[in-house]
Amino acid sequence: MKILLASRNAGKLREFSELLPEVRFIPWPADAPELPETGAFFQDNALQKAEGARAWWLAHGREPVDGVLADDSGLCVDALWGGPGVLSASFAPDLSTYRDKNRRLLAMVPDGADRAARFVCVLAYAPREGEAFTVSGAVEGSLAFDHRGDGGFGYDPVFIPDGYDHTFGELPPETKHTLSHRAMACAALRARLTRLPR
Ligand code: ITT
Repeated sequence: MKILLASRNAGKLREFSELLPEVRFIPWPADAPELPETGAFFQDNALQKAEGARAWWLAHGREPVDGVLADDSGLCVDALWGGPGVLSASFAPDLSTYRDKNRRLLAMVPDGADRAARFVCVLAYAPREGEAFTVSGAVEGSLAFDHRGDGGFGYDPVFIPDGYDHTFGELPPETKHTLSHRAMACAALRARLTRLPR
């Protein structure tokens, strides 16, 4: 299967290629437009990106694809009323590295507060023709006290999944792929894709 990935996030592209090795992913081209994500919910944004990318690809795409996949995801921290959540990508825009963004995020959580957090991922798949659908996944965990480990991307170094003592930044990708929000969503996507008419 050939799927256009409507994302500029290199960490996501790497993870999708590892989680769905049977799919050939075409990355969103560098000269393609920025995909708007103006919704209030992960699901709205995932659908907006998948449908926007499909429309652009139909007019400008260089090769046919079976469908278009978009991912809207983020880290939801209970002590921050679920933030940064759907705004995870735009959190702390004045800071350029995730080491600094993570440090600011940790500093926003008051001492003694509940550190429960979860990663959420909503995937929208728009087939070449027909209606798009979404699937989702989540992983429960807690916020670390420091930025730990350099693996993964984004907020991985400050998130400890339940049942582990290490952050996603410290755990090997193979472990992240057995329990992550994106892994759960990919399993649901694979099940849906196998039921689609060819
Ligand atoms: P695209 O919209 O181009 O896909 P993006 O980075 O803007 O890329 P989102 O709007 O979905 O993607 O923002 C999600 C942010 O949440 C992302 O930039 C990371 O900071 C964070 N995030 C999502 N999944 C993550 C993961 O598995 N590990 C660490 N951080 C993650």
